Amino acid sequence: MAFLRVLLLLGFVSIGLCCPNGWLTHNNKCYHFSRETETWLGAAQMCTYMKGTLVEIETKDENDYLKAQASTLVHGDFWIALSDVEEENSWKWMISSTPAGSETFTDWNPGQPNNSGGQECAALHYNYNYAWNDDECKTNYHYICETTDSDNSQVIG
Ligand SMILES: [Ca+2]
Ligand SMILES: [Ca+2]
Ligand SMILES: [Ca+2]
Repeated sequence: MAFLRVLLLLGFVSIGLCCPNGWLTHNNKCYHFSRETETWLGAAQMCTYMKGTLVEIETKDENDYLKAQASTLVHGDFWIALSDVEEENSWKWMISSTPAGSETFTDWNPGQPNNSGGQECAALHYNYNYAWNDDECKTNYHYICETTDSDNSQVIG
């Protein structure tokens, strides 16, 4: 027992969250960065299928982590769960129905969202060093799912 306690103290044994295969751990959450691309709606459905949700970004810490991870993976945009499909320029996190604005963390690239040609879905944009951009929801992009569920998840995307 003493030996186990030493291992726990040294951090060799994790008794906390264990993310499913194919998911990364950060601050007691699990994240999956897709290899495949989907429309925004397809991405939301794939995350649900994998027993997670399309990612909602609440804090600068979470945003910084996602941007850093995305930059080490594929070079492309990643859908997040942010949309103004219900009301133009009224951005909302669609999983929790939380309005995204001055009260919440945002990381729009300067000049975005610009609704260019009618854009209702947000992504971490590769050409903006993964700051946020609004884009057409039908575009096929990578996506990030999150979950706190430590089991029963599977990766297919
Ligand atoms: Ca989150
Ligand atoms: Ca829009
Ligand atoms: Ca845009």
